[in-house]
Amino acid sequence: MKHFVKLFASVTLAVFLAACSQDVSQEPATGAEGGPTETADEFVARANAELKELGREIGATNWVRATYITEDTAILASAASEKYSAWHGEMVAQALQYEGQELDPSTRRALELLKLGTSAPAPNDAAKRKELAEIRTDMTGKYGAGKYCRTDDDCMSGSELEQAMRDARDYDELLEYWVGWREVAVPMREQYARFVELANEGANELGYSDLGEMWKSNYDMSPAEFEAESAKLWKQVKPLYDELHCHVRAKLGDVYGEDKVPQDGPIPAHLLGNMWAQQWSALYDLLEPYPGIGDIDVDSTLKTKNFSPQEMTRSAENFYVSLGMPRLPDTFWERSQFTKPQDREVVCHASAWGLDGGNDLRIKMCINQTYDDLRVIYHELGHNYYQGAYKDQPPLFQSGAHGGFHEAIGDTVTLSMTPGYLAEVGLVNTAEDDERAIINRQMQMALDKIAFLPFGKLVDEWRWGVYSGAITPESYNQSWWDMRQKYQGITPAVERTEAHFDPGAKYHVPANVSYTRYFLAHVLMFQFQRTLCDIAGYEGDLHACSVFGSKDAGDKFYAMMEAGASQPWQDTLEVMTGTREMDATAIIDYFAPLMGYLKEQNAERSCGW
Ligand code: X8Z
Ligand code: ZN
Repeated sequence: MKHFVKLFASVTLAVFLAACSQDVSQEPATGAEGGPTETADEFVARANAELKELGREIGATNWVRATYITEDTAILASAASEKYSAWHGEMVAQALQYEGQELDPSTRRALELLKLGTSAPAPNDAAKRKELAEIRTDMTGKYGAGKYCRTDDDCMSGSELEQAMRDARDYDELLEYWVGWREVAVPMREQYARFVELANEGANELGYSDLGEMWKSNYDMSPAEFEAESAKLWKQVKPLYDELHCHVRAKLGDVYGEDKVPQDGPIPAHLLGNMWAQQWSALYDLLEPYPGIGDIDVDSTLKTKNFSPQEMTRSAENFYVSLGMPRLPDTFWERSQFTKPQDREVVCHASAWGLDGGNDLRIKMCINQTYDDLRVIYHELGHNYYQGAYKDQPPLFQSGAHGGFHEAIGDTVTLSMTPGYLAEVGLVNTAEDDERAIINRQMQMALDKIAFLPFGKLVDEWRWGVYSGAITPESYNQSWWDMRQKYQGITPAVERTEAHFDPGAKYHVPANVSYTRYFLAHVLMFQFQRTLCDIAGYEGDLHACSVFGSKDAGDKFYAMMEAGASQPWQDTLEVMTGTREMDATAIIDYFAPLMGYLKEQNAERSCGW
């Protein structure tokens, strides 16, 4: 659960799900005839009430654990996780009694969401439940407290290493950080294999063939349809990625030499300015198409004006307020963790929390004074505004229309951080919009949003394979790197073996947070932006649109958020955008100018790997 709330606070339902107390040991409520003593509606009402209570308790425990990693908080968090699992298993068993009944769609949906209300169901066995809870708590703790030490008193934390991967430009130095961080995951390898066994057993008991099938069932369509849907979207966007990859590889070849970056193969995974090669915006200075044209250097403004983490967060809040959304509550400012505490271990990976049924909103970050982190803050507040918007829904509906919607809110807002917006709020000095400035800005965006797409796709493809048994522990690392090469066109620069566990060096694997949500969000945010820009009365090119200050756009967006998970996401998407399908045409339109530039640059190159 802690996992749930932790990162998952982003998906508020998790908080609840991860949360309900009440009498978790009670027997199914059956009457004298063996039938249920409650109607389905009464049962759902009770589940919601219990979830609300349990949610408060588990949310509080998970917050303390994530912001204070010690042996003691591990005990508390594992106990809370076990408690939630027991409650969840019990409630799902009781819900089975309504399976054959005619129910209204909302009741049926609540029962379905109850069943899906955990990212790792526990087997119905107290010892195994405890074991699963402890493994989950321990893996996330290992990740949060993970360090790379050159000597006993020269250590770097995960977030320091991330920052160093952004800044360094020396091949060997980058490789040292890259290899160093991955040692953190080695002790998770066996635990992870056991975790998969236990969670699969839990998923089987709920009627799923494996945990991957359960995750894929969370999209109002069959697992097979969902796989086909993500494959379709990937096919649409792959040509964008291929052009970007080709150009970036050529530039890295200039910087590091073509012996280090061969121009006909995958790129060494440690050279992309990011620990996981998932977003490449740190490489912008190497790739700026028209050096010095257009001022998009937000990093330097943040430093010159010495923005505090709270001021950076205010700037994000002001955007949402400009759309007509409420200010964040005082408790947000009092209770959030904005910076990395010096005196203890915490989970630095950013998350947004909707505690106490969305009445107690917080972020947990270790904010640096960078444009990248500023965008992460806008992203996190998107979760918080979503959590606040659906707080009047019953707890079982307090989550995103699907996970991708939750991730897309704040990212949609970042698309409105145009040069015009940045100049208006004083984050850059001038807003230029000649052709060359546009291409520069598009490059900056593409290094973030386009570079991410294959990574967003493959993390769960790997896990789906692991959960289904198609990938066994004997080939965890090999299959991971096969997928990294196939989708991203990257490769490790040093030998990796089955003694390593490189997937575990990415937060969402030990924390068991599903990842397809981010891939979907990277498509959806452009769809949302197209709609919001239409509503705001904007008529120009999509990439130049900012809806900053548009109450009309904000109303539409907020109405979508208020619906939470109360109806199938297709209905929610239709109300918002007029279509029932996720579709990548908006992202393709958005990047049309850059694609022209990249095709020209790549004309004489031989692309692919
Ligand atoms: O995990 C996150 C957010 C919290 S929901 C910071 N993201 C993914 C990642 O960092 O891997 C946002 C983009 C992808
Ligand atoms: Zn998020």
